[in-house]
Amino acid sequence: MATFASKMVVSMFAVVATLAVLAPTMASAKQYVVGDDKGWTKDFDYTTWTAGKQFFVGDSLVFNYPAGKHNVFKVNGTDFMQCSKPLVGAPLTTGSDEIELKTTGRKWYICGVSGHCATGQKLAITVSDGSAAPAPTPVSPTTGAASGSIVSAGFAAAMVVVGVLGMVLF
Ligand SMILES: [Cu+2]
Repeated sequence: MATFASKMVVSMFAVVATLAVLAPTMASAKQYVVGDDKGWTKDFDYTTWTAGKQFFVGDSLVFNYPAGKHNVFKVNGTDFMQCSKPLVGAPLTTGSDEIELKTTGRKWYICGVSGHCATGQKLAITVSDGSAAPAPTPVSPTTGAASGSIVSAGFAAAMVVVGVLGMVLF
């Protein structure tokens, strides 16, 4: 009985502590369908589409369009402004192109089909570090202090479990 009880306590502690430590790091990567239902198309205001959205490393963009009708070039800021295709590099052309955002910073995409970019088929986003995700900011924002308090919370929760189990089993 005692052995069973202590095994229960140990496994409960492990579960609670693991959840307490992992939960804050499980920021979910989002998949953004560019243009939502409209997809990747001419005559669309992608500046408005990006308004209010925050892109983080690990998120991804999906460009949906009828294959052959459009394409996706990743370009630099100058090419974006001028709607010019890059001199090197091939566009994405599958009609359902997923791009994972792997680095921080400004990213620019245009359609390379003649005239399309000028009608608005161009997307500029800013990708932020995942750790800059909007979350309750601790008073002292050092990682050590934050994880310390998380571990303490996990430990406190585990002690409650131990206490309850103790009352039930003994
Ligand atoms: Cu196009």
